[in-house]
Amino acid sequence: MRLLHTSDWHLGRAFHRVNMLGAQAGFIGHLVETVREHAVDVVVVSGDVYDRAVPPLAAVELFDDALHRLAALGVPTVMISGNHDSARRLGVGAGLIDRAGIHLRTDPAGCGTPVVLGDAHGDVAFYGLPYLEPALVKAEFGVEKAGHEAVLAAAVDRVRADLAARAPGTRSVVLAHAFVTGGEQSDSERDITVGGVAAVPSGVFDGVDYVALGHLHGCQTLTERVRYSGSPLPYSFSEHRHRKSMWLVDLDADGSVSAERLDCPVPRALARLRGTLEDLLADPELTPHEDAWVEATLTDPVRPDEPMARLTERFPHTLSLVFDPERGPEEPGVSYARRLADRSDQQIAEDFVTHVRGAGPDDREQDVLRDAFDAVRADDTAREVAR
Ligand SMILES: [Mn+2]
Repeated sequence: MRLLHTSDWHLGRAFHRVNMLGAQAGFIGHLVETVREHAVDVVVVSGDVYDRAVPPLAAVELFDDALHRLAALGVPTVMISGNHDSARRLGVGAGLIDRAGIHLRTDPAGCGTPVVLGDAHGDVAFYGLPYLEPALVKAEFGVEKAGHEAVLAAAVDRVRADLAARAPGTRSVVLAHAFVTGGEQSDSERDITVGGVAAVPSGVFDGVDYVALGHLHGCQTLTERVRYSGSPLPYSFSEHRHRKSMWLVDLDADGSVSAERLDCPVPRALARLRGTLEDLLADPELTPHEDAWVEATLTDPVRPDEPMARLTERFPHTLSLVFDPERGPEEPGVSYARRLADRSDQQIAEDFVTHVRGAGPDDREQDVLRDAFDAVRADDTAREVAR
């Protein structure tokens, strides 16, 4: 049986100020094309379909379009909710769309009830484990201490119990949305830490033939049988080295697994550039990045004038500007209170300007600060008098 494993679509999410709906629609088209081209038997989507509990209308419409196109292919799809989805909202109508071959699993109580799909070699049981928020599901699973490992282990126990009651040779696939130990994080996953522990060892899935994970946004292999597909699109600059992909997984008659990584279309490259503004504007080696979405870290000791306007002349898709001035080492070990002692408000404000910009205020700016402090003091005095 041939599976296509994807996750973390985050429909409706923007990348900085760029609306990603067009790129997301492009991915859905690519997904449908891939299913056809590679003769996929089952599509698995491991959570975070949407970016938030109440997604924008355009994202809901895109999801609806995706469901119609997947159903029209006649290829079954198994899907779970992730930590960004509202399980209850996403799950509305799940019983009905089941009949169209879209098997949406959002209810923790259904963890031990698989979608059973067959091929020439027999049955494959697909267990959709929606994202399990420990505090909300600990009663369902009868665990005393609410932690990710405890609830996920209890859910997979139900999977193994159900599997044990099926015909020998029944193969198994689990969809889960979790942070599994050994996975590498990026900046665009929402933290799910509970009591200081977010990660679950991959051993909780022992006995399952293939585990299609969602949550982490980089495509990665934890073991031959336990993989993350990652998101199809980047949602933070920390993903600038990711090659976004899906897994094409062949599940053989004996449950052995072989997986091929299929790359997703790249709407626009990402680049993280660092240097002084003049360097970034002049360096010929940066020419390949001129069309990229750029995050620029400026190291100028003095913050330059209108850096964004000047950067976008060369890099029109600059989305993020960070200042990290290179300066000499600052006085170590002096407390904040000590640094402020014996200084006037005016001096402290001027020091602040120097600190954030690299150069102190000029005469005109000093006047602005002085006027501001005078105005505040006049106000305070007026209030004292009125009391
Ligand atoms: Mn996600």
